Amino acid sequence: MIYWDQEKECMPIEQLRELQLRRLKETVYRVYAFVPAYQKKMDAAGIKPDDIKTLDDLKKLPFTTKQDLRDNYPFGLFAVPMSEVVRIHSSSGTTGKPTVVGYTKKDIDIWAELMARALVSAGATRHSVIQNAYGYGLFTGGLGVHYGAERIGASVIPSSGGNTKRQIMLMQDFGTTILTCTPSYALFMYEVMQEMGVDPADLKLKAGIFGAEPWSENMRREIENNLKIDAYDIYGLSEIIGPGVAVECKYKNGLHIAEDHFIAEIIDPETGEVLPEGEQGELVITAITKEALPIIRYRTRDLTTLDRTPCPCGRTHVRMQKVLGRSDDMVIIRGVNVFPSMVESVLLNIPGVEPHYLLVVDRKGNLDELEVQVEVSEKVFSDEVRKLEELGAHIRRELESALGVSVKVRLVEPKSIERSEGKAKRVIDKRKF
Ligand code: DLL
Repeated sequence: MIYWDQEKECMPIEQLRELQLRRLKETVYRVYAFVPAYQKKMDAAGIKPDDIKTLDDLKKLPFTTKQDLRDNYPFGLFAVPMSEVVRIHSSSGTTGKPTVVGYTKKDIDIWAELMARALVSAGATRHSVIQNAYGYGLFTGGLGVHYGAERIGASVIPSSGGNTKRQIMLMQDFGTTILTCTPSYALFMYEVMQEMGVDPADLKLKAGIFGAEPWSENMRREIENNLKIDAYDIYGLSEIIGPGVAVECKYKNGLHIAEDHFIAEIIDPETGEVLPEGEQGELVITAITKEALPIIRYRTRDLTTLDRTPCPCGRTHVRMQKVLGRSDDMVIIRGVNVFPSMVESVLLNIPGVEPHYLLVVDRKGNLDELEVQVEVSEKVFSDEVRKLEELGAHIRRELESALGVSVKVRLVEPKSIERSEGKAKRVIDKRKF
């Protein structure tokens, strides 16, 4: 099975554009009629639903941000009465109130379809045994993947995050063929396998569908080599629907965005201008089929590029490049933008370095300092001090040339950086603003 829904996934572009326009118009009418906050914003911008005549008119509409969701906490942006809402999820922000999202029966149905597409795109079939180690609960990862896996008729193991030894036992005993979790958790599982003396080659595992946090191409290689699997990237966010907004196909050359349900734009994060195709900027998504929480021009804060060149898989939906990072995770060191994924790419090219790292930012006097803590392998760690010093200096030079800022490198003991069973924490910013 190559596609879950070939008609939609390979829809000719003209037809896709017509469908998007029709759905966009309906959505704009609906939010204007049923969500006072949207009506207010559109009135302030002098836009009426009738002004949306072409897809290009989308850019006339105001953006929606996380702050809008917070200002309307908890249910103020819902476009249906609560009696229609069958599920509520929420994503915990680092500050303030969490973001709350709601789903009608139809929303859940569409989400399951999108997740079914995503799993099939990564090679899943009804014969797959899918171990779903994304957290179940308010986080959308667990239930989102779960419904999609059931939709295609695969056997789901709802293992949720945590209890890593048990995860590995389940893999062995139940013959897991596909693992779904964050990429950082997949790496941690590999470490625990090593401790338990389990050889991944003896497992039935064939593929992993990893997302919910940025991960570099080098990290993909690391995971694929360690676990002896194909690793696919899956993207999504609660505000839009959850996982399943975009996913890689077997060519792993960008993630196809489900364009029959979402319209993607790339904007300049500073000015808000829509950027020409192919330029890197902030991804903005409009959800055009959601009932409970339709969302217009949501600023994701995720930086990426869109690619409309044809994909050999036959899907016509636009591809987004792997996300470089969230603008919130970006640290500005003396004016230079640094993303954890850039550091990760450099580190994983250096032998003896483990894929576990942390960026610690501090301010000494008036000067920002970036310290990169890097774990080294057991073997390297027991080397003579001189060799360790040489390695540290080498890492520093590589990082400085890639990032363009001076960096302090601290080599730390194997297994000393905290492991994650969900989204990994890569940055500690000690500066006071
Ligand atoms: O992380 C939904 C999800 C669950 C996606 C499982 C994939 C798999 P939130 O908790 O709302 O939702 O966080 C959304 O996570 O804006 C990105 O910054 C980041 N993110 C999600 N997927 C990727 C990815 C889920 N594949 C935020 N690559 C998004 C990079 C990702 N970042």
